[in-house]
Amino acid sequence: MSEKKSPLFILVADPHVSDTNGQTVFDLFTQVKDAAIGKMIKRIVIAGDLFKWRKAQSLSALMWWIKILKMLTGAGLEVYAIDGNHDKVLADSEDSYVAPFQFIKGFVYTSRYEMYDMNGVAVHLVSYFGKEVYAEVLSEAIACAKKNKDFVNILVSHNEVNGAKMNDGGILAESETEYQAFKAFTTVCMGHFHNKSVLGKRVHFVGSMCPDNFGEDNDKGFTIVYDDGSLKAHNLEFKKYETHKVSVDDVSAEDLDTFLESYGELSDTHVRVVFSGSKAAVEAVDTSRFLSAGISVKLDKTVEGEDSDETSAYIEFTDNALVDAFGEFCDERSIKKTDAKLGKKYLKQTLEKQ
Ligand SMILES: [Mn+2]
Repeated sequence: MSEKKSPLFILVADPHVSDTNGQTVFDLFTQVKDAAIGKMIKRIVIAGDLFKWRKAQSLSALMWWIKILKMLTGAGLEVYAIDGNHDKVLADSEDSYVAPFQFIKGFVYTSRYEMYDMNGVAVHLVSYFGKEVYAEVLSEAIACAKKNKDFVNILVSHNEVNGAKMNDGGILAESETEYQAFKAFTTVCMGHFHNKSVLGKRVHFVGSMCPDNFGEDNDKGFTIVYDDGSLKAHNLEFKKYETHKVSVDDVSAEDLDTFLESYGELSDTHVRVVFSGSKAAVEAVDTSRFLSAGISVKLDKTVEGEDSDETSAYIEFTDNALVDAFGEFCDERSIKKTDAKLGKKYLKQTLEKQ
């Protein structure tokens, strides 16, 4: 290997194409294509979750992937992809929504495990599976990396790892996959969790291409992976999510007018305002003015002697938010655990059918 490091490929993760965001994801990949051409990088690797809905794909989601892959391969780029958990109906099966696209020239799809020699670097692609099968497939990659131990070994995969930071900011402690499993690799690049994080010196959750809700940060884009195993993150242009906290006991009506003037109808940002303060003051806020200006509203009411009670006048109902809200509803009404679980199951099935 030469002394100066060279870029091997551009890595992206979790594009989650649905029936509503095809154009947005296409625009993100157009930026990735321009970056690849500008930096003379020939390969793009997608670290799983190409799709959002596990139950079924809309015609529009399928057609957008044809447009995206044709746009990238038509520009002379090779595109590699693995499956994420959202690309499959059954976690342990190799059946995947991505499989039919493998017949597009220039698109290289790995349903299980493959090692690709990229400029003398061993790049191991391992798709998502449930715990036991994943451990089995990963052990094939580990055996191959151990045989190649004089070379740089890069693993690209999609799964959870103990100690990783989850989408809600919590630290995962229940995964079967331990950090130690990855010691055979120089660098590990993981999709799955949408905010970036690093575990030890080796395992990188590279983060998704753009945020999907107010719970995710805006530090998102693509990662250049170099032939020495080092990484460099770059941000993409997208509509950002911003949350503003307003303490209603301290602001005047004029302040709120000014806020509305500056944030209402912002086309490049999703804006949410959290009104906090005493119950009476928060309830007196005319939220309809904000909602009609396209601003999401959350109310954080403090009742003396009680913890703050955060309720939502309007929240973006993504599938996760709905399931969470249902969970809170069951807790509040002390609904039996088994009944709540059954309800959650039906709710999830209904959401996946959308
Ligand atoms: Mn995932």
